[in-house]
Amino acid sequence: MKRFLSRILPVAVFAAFANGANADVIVNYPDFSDTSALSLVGSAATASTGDGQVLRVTPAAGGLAGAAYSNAPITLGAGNIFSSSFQFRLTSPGGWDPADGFTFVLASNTAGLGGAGVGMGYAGVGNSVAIEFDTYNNTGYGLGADDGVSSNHVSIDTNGVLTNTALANVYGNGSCGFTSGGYPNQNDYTVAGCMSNGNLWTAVIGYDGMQLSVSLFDPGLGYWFKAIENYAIDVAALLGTNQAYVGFTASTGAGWENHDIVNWQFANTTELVRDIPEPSSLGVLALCMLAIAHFLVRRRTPKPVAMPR
Ligand SMILES: [Ca+2]
Ligand SMILES: [Ca+2]
Repeated sequence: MKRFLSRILPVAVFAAFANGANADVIVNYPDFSDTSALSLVGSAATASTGDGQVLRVTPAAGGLAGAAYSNAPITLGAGNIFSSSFQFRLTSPGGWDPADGFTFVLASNTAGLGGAGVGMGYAGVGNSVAIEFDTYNNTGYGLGADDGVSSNHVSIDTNGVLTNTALANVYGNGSCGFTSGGYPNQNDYTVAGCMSNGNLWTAVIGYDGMQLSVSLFDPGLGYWFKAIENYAIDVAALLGTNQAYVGFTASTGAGWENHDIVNWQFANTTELVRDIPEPSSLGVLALCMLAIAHFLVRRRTPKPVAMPR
């Protein structure tokens, strides 16, 4: 059975995550061994990890901000549509708590390095739209951010302001950190569903020209979480153009972690938005795989040989 699963699992994972790079995929980084088409700003750099050469938007050290944008503006598709898919892994948290998180950003210029700490390298970047993956709760800090008393959320920010629009606690868990850290009663950050848990997460973003959707996958849980579904937003109007420098920002403050983007695709169509399976259909798939595995094990188990008396 082990051999069977080792054969079929990569196929299943490939079908679930990989996308053939065709003409619509205009940004394609299987890894970040060549970043010559990116502008790396502030603390952003590449790093060699177990995942290969990754984009480390900030390293795990305090008080930093970094950003990586496409060198050239990307023209959004007909009707301003786009989609993007990437994997991230947040590691080596330290200091006050795992912090501060990162954003996926579309901006009208490429020099946009925003503030450190609460700002996630995005605060202050004008004419822009960002999806934030926020791992630290700044509610009540008086820094212009209302994080919804959550240290594990996804939301939309616009024009460099941390509006936390359409905020969703990831997998319903808005409390992740060091159990003895800044918020002593938080859930431990290593549990499944906490973005800082060190797992290789997948994020998929889709925009049909009118509505934005974001889904996340933590392999520690094994099913998709729809963080934002069909949120009405006019991306081109916010940018002031249908061309955008696209990329990532991140920051650290009194707490830190490595903010690593492991791979990344961006398309000027919605093709990277796959039909995210519902938990129920995932359950059916799992049952089918178990049934097949059970059948193969039975087939391969030798029948007992009758011993001569
Ligand atoms: Ca925050
Ligand atoms: Ca936030």
